[in-house]
Amino acid sequence: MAETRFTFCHICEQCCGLAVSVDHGRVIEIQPDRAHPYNWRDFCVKGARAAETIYHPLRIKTPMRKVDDRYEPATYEEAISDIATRLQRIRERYGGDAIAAYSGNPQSFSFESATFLSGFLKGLPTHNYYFAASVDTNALHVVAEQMYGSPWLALNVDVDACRCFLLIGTNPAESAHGWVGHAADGWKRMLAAKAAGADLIVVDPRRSPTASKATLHVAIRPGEDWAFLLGLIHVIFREDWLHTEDLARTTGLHALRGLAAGVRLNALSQRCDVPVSTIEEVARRFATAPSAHCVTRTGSGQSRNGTLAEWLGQVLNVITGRIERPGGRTFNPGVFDHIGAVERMFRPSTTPSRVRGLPPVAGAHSLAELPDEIETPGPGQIRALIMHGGNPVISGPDGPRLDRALSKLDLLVSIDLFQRESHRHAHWLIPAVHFLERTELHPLLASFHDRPFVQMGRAVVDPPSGVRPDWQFLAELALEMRVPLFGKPWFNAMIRGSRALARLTGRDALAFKPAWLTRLMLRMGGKVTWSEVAAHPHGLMYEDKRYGAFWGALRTADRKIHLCPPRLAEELRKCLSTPLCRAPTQFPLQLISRRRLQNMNSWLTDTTGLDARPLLADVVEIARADADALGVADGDAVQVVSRIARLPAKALVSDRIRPGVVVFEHGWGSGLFDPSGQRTVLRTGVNRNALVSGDELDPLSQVPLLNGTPVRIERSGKATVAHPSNPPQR
Ligand SMILES: Nc1nc2c(c(=O)[nH]1)N[C@H]1C(S)=C(S)[C@@H](COP(=O)(O)OP(=O)(O)OC[C@H]3O[C@@H](n4cnc5c(=O)[nH]c(N)nc54)[C@H](O)[C@@H]3O)O[C@H]1N2
Ligand SMILES: Nc1nc2c(c(=O)[nH]1)N[C@H]1C(S)=C(S)[C@@H](COP(=O)(O)OP(=O)(O)OC[C@H]3O[C@@H](n4cnc5c(=O)[nH]c(N)nc54)[C@H](O)[C@@H]3O)O[C@H]1N2
Ligand code: SF4
Ligand SMILES: [Mo]
Repeated sequence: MAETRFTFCHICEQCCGLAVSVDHGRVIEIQPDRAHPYNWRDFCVKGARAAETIYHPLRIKTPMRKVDDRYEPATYEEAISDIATRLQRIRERYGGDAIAAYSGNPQSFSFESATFLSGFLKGLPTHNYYFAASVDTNALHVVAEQMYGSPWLALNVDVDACRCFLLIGTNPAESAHGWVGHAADGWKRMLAAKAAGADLIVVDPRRSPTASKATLHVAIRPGEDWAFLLGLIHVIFREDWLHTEDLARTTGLHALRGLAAGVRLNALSQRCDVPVSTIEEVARRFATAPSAHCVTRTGSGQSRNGTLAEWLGQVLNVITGRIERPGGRTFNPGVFDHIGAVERMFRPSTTPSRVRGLPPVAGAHSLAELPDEIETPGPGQIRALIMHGGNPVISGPDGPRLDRALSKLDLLVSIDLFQRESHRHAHWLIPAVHFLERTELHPLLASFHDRPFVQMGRAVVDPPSGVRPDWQFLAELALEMRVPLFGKPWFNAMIRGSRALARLTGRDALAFKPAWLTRLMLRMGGKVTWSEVAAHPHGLMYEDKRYGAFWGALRTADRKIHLCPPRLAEELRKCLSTPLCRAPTQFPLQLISRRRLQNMNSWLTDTTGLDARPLLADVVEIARADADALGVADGDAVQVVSRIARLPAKALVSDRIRPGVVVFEHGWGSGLFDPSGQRTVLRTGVNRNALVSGDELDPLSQVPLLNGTPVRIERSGKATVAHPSNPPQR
């Protein structure tokens, strides 16, 4: 008899409540949990088909060791012993920094996995940690650190009471709300606010599904959002639409005013290609609305001056009094002092990178630097890498270059559900536990919600027989290598001691589990206990929503918002004094990307069976005017050419994008391998990120130009599919 079990979806940050029917230990159906007090209306096809990942025939269910060109199953004991021996040899000979790790986006959803990877790296120790934020939210981390004193001080959005939304480079209609600016059922609530009279201003070079619902769509030139935002700030100073009360909580107003007054609106208008009248109109609508907020996300953040856009977007909110007010941006302190915890437990590294000498952002180096760090000889060269739930050969810049670098490592260990493109050269494949097989309470996730809500993720089915959780593999590796977890030898002793006691008494509950840390954190937070959360399978609204927590959470020494941090101001001045570069004649078009409801970055593109997918995988959207000028018609085979690569694609002539811009989806072109070597590699479409160089970065956030990449389109005869093992021509 089927039984319904409740948990939430860990695929994207919406964390939709799930009602999972389970029969004889197998997932039969996944539905939204309609009794969920927080979020179930965003429930989508990715959540509905989550079990296809669990039961996929290519899922890795045992450690696999590379032997010549094949993989052979091995026990955990063999895997841990071999990996520990090899890592130890590297560590003794070259030092801890020769060992690196990359964590992908799904790691943000597992407190225990992320904690134990971090604990392992701290124990080595190594500063060579790489994270998906360097192709995502780094601009926010840089700005939050400079303005608010902590890279993790992120503000949520308060959608219901908002009367003017200004969305820059985000498409919540398809992406839902990411962890920054997160709101449960957010897009639907925004549409409801709009129906009640709210203004919805969307700034996007493409008429995205979000933009198509806008009261005003501003089709900006990619990469120039900073100029548009500076224009708004200029007008707000000029018209004196400032919110004086909140300005007392800031420093740097004078410097900011000087910067904003010194610009010419005409020049800014030319840069972003938005008429002066529109800039003035948006400034008026935003500044004079009874409530409002501005959100800047990946569209602007993954471009050349994404950090400046992020900064000016935050400034816009502050100077118009949108912080901690209904309809504005608010801080959720969560169930625990998560910012203090991150700072203490993960103590972010400040060691600059070896080759390019760049400082880490929020404790992690930029993915764009990884190939150089592996390939450049000398002390500190990376020789071993743990790839934890990530696929950077597809999701990061210049995949072919990273692929080549990964092939040169002495040891590559992947912890993942599958063997994908980034794990092609792995010496060991370690299985992962899917979120539907994990019971864990993520104490930090609660602070990303827009209301005081917390839920325990529940294992609704067991993992495949013998598969150990990611954290346990990492902890056992540390014990075997005598690497003190978190740099604390007593931590290892505590794990060993508790396990010995459990064995002796036959009581498994006495053996250490990461839940011990979570319980402790909840107790220190003093808002909810583990048992209270456990007693609410649909999740718990633990208090009423309040406004104002942000002011107490500020981490700057003077407890004020720094409106005009010197590093950001200096970069802005540099931009202002550089004339708008005309598009290079060889590469006159700007490439941007997009997401689709069915996919999650580069995963789910290949494991869940949606028939339309191959049709979408290698399509490049071209504005009609550009297509006409090139003589390209719908469906024509074309080549997309950048400074570093050339990729085949099919043209889709479109009236939705501004001329000069082309759109190519990311996430495709990743191989799905069968480690047993019995099946051929599944690979659909092309990896458009092969067009993006790892050399050209936003100087502040170190994010590569995933958006606004200079390209050209050539007509071609026959389209062929390129992949990293067959690098495209340079
Ligand atoms: N052009 C372009 N590129 C982009 C973006 C863009 O907008 N445009 N977006 C960027 C963004 S925002 C992000 S976050 C990055 C993502 O970059 P990554 O996180 O590196 O890439 P993903 O494609 O999300 O790969 C996730 C991997 O995690 C595995 N996985 C899934 N669940 C689990 C689990 O529970 N445990 C373990 N161990 N593994 C698991 C999957 O099988 C997959 O191999 O991509 C970035 N790349
Ligand atoms: N279905 C689905 N949902 C997802 C994901 C997914 O892969 N699939 N990924 C999740 C993750 S990891 C994240 S980080 C979030 C990201 O969530 P969002 O930040 O909302 O990401 P996108 O949906 O890619 O929207 C970015 C928009 O920016 C526009 N854009 C591109 N370049 C520029 C520019 O220079 N300026 C401006 N103003 N706009 C520009 C694009 O046209 C696009 O419409 O989504 C999450 N949700
Ligand atoms: S993937 Fe879909 S179902 Fe899962 S949390 Fe995101 S929006 Fe909800
Ligand atoms: Mo992301």
